Amino acid sequence: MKKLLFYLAMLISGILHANAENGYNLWLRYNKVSNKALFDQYRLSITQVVFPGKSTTLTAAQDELAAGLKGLLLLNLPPAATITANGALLIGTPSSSKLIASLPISAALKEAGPEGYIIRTSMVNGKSVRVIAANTDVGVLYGVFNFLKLLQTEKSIKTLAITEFPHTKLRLLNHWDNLNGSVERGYAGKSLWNWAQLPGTIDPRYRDYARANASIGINGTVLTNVNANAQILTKDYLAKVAALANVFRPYGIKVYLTARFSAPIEIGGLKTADPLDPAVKKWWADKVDEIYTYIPDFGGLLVKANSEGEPGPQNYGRGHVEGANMFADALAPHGGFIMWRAFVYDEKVADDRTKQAYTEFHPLDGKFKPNVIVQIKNGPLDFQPREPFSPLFGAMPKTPEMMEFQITKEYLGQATNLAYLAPMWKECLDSDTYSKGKGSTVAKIVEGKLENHSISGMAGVANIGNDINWCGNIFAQANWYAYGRLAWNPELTSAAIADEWIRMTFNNDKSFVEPIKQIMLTSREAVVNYMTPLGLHHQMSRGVHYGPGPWVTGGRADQTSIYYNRADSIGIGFDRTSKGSNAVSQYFPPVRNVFENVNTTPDEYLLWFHHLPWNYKMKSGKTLWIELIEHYNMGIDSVKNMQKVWDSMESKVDPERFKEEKHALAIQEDDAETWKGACLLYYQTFSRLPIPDKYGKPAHDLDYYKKLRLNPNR
Ligand code: GCW
Repeated sequence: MKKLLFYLAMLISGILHANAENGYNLWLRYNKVSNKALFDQYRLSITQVVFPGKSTTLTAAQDELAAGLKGLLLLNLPPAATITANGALLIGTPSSSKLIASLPISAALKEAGPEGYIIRTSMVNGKSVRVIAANTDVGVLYGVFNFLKLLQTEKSIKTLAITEFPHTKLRLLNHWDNLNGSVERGYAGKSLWNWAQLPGTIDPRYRDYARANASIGINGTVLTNVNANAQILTKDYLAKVAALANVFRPYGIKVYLTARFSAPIEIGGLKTADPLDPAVKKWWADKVDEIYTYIPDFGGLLVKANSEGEPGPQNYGRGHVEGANMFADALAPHGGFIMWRAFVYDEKVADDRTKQAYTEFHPLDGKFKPNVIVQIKNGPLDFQPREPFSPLFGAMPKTPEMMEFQITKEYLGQATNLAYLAPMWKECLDSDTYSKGKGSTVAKIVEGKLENHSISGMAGVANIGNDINWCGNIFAQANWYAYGRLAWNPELTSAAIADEWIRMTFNNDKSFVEPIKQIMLTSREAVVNYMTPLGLHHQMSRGVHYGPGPWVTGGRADQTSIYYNRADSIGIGFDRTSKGSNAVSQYFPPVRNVFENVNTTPDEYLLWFHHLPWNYKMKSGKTLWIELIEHYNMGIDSVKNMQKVWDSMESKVDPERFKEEKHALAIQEDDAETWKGACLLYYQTFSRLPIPDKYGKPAHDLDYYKKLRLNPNR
């Protein structure tokens, strides 16, 4: 008996363990629909699955549907040959299904385009049927994921009239993964790519990675760091890359690599990497041909050149055009793309680093080959909690311009601090560049709509590693999700994306969804407030970029904090007006005039564009100094509010994820207090103004904060 009880206990703990919410399943948990009435209704509405087709992509979609229906509705429906009952699901393309080909949906399919899909309720053979149809197999896969999402988020499926298509062509993740398994700016463990075991051992996780990406429409992945290692282009590695490409292919995901500019020297034995040297050109053309023998649908190459010490054409007295076009020629016969990054900064420290991308690239418009895409970070500096949009957007009308967002929160509290990034990305995408008059938004430029480019895209620097929960923190998963959704459709709202994600990742309980959505939507502003309010930027500690370091000086000037805050006895902020660095001139009017004039510059960007006296009178009537203090406090208060809301959700979340986030929020509160103390006390050495008692004194003195090294993993 005792033994029996023992085994029973083992069994129960095993089951509990198997169901432990460790975050591995992301937003694809497919837990049973908890609303009883809806569960019954869904089951009555789905009685048959008619889903012919044998391609690897259709098989992936069939498997996903089966897993989803089994989890969500406890349904195990054997594949049906044809529709015999009301409630059939009819799925496929006109070429995979005769029934679909016979439906009057060609106009709708035309609208859906090559990767889109439609979901309809209609009558087929006298039965009421739900149709998921697309022009291509991958469109079907996307449609299946969306159909499952309707169930996951407990939407009505009674009458469906959905047409969906991606607004950008290349929707890519950029992994900054090194071949030794480390991840640059990665906060979620080691690289997913196990180069030592590939190509022989295929971690099942690669497939789950592909599923997660396909579920949000991501269709490509750059496997390697932009600080590139030429070894990835050698035969041994190409075989490994091909093995990954084989896993990803059914999910519509193409593989891309980063190219180290000096590879012809390092692995090719050439004396130079001069892009105009015929031997170099031939070397790259041959190399690209070779890549395509391993990976016939290889997407292309991404290059970081002449930036932060990476080699590039300028080492040979050539420019970005010569460099990029050399790759373009090699890739063009295969239909591949070359993504050339505009994140450049010179060997020599410029008067204003934020001007550099524009200064170097704007004159090059019209000189790139058609398969070159210039990849531009959202802001002119470097993934700060808040930056104005990069003035390069819209400034190269003849060149496809691709967005680069950073999902991994290098400067926003990394994997510890809760910061939902959709509002930050939307702020950029919705910005009006006025490049072709009013309405020339960044979104329209990256969608290729403004200039009718046939190629368009977005890249997101991934926050994914081999941690069991992929991203180091549950809420960091929301940023992977939101990135994919916005790359698919930049017009979606941050709230709508958060709503979907919360329901799929946690539950559909309104009393959970709404408050959690609220804290997510305010979380990025909280980070801005306690790190770099009112347009301050780059005040993070040196190198790690975690925790405050407003005093950082020495070394390369434009990597220090004092270069950016310019705090002195008069005031604080970087003068980028015509009287200062004149970075404002890089924007089209009227944007440039708005930023030139301190009275029209939005408070959010005030100290980005202006150096202002400590006693400067703000729109609120208060002084700049007092508003600074208030912003740090607002940031701290927001974090305390997040804690309060989260604590009140204990009964609605599983204990694993509840505890994990509670711990993270406690660290975040501590971080926020530290930011306030460190920054205000440091700036106070210049302002010589008091922090009035009512605002709360920092807990320690400046010396303490200067010595402190915040550890994100505490
Ligand atoms: O944000 C900075 C990072 C570097 C990164 C660089 C870049 C890959 O601190 O780690 O290098 O940007 O985007 O190239």
